[in-house]
Amino acid sequence: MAERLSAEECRQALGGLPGWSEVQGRDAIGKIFVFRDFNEAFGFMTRAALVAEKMDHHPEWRNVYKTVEVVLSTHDAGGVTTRDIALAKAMNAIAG
Ligand code: H2B
Repeated sequence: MAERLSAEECRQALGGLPGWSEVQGRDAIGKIFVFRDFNEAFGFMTRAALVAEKMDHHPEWRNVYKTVEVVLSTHDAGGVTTRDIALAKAMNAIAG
């Protein structure tokens, strides 16, 4: 199982992840993606869902019109692990 990152390791990883930050009050990272319209937002979610399923690592997320609010945490580990960092990177790449 993936180990939780220390606060310092997490901060360091976030340095290479534009738009992502620590979530207040819990051991998780988050980003609000804003697209041009619902079609783009939902397209992003569709592509990200396929990647997440392949990685067996699933986001907490919420879509309102053209925004997708994502929170990543490794539930099995109770905090942020390299699996969250990898999915966050993949999501940034998908969003372009
Ligand atoms: N997603 C996330 N975000 N955290 C997990 O700990 C997790 C997951 N565990 N997806 C996976 C599924 C696990 O439950 C299965 C059995 O591999």
